[in-house]
Amino acid sequence: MKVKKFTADTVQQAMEQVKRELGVDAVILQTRTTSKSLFGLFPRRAVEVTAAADVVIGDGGMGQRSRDNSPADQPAGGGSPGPSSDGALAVSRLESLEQKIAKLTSTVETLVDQSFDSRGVAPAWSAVHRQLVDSGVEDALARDVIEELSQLSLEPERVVAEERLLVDSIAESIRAEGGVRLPEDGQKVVVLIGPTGVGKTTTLAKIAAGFLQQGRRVAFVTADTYRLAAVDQLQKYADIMGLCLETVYSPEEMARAIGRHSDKEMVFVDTAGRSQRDLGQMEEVQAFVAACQPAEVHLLLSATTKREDLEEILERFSICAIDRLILTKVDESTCFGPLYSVVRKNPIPFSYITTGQNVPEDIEEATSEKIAELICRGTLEAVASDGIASTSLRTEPSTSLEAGPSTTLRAGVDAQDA
Ligand SMILES: Nc1nc2c(ncn2[C@@H]2O[C@H](COP(=O)(O)OP(=O)(O)OP(=O)(O)O)[C@@H](O)[C@H]2O)c(=O)[nH]1
Ligand SMILES: [Mg+2]
Repeated sequence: MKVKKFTADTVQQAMEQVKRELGVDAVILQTRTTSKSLFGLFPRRAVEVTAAADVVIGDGGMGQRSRDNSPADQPAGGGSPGPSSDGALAVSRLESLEQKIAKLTSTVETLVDQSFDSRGVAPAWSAVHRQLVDSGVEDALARDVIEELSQLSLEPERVVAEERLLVDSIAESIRAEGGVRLPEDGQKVVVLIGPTGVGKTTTLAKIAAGFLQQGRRVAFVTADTYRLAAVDQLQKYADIMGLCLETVYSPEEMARAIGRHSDKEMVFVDTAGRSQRDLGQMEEVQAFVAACQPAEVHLLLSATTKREDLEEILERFSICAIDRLILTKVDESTCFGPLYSVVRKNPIPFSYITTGQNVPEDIEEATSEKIAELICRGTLEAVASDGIASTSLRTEPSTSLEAGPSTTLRAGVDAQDA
């Protein structure tokens, strides 16, 4: 490569010089106006064109691809440094430029990748961000969590090494108030609501079993008369546990049915699974719930439900003034991030999580740490199980269940076959 400057009065004249000396393939690197003067006197405007042309290797250092090679290429006085050293210098500069451009390109590509991967998350936090996003936490929420961690002056490396820090931070924003408690005096009515098949009847039986094992006076009421087998399902649990089951067909009957059990400490009300998308059905559920005058309304959410649906379920069932959330089917999922998005926006406390079909074992009182653990790790394995039903069943003397054919039932399967 040969690089040379040409000065002339006009661009056209300068270009002619370029063509003459470097050939038609010459490349113009720069054009600028300058001033020409004789011994520093009478300066006048001139044009300076810097052009380059390829050197043909092996032509003795003289050649460039230009057809009109000219002696003007030679520096005044001849000898060294000649055009070949000019060319070598230019080539080495170009090579160095190429290397710099390649390096810059790769840096820009990395930055672009990071910004797409983590959308502005500082690279040091990207491992934590990815963990959250992989668990199904929304990108914006994952960034909020990171922001909160940084505000606690926690180093990202420490958070990666000690996952407990992330769990604790998430637990801060999750509410859990444990399970149903006995009333201090009188009667407590607890109603379970939720979409179809989420585990209402099974969970009701699990919770009631815990109270029975403590020798408490319990009754069941069901308002689920829509599904043929629904009453049978709860009736079988009631039979095994030696409990009374009241079936009500309208909200008007509800108060009377509950009134018939004023001697019971706990009345558990099962409702029909209804679609949150049907406003008429939501109003119906609301009418039944209102007629119970319940102390607590627990909404059941399945861990297998996607975020948009969870949001909609929570919003639509809120027509009933929800006191607690029960997270069901935890055993069927490993991705709890969507739940986090929902409960951050609706901080209703959790009461239980259910972990399988076995009645009464597969239920635990919820804690913020357990829910946070699920969100971060996708599993409860690391958490010591302190399931209320299983604990109370194993430690308290069994009452009605001892007389039943089996202390463990699989909801909807064994119960219906019992
Ligand atoms: N894997 C798993 N299955 C569960 C759990 N809880 C309930 N189930 C199962 O889910 C199915 C539906 O349970 P139900 O208790 O009948 O649900 P529901 O909400 O009362 O249903 P509808 O009354 O029809 O709305 C049954 O097969 C249960 O055994 C759980 O925690 N884990
Ligand atoms: Mg049911």
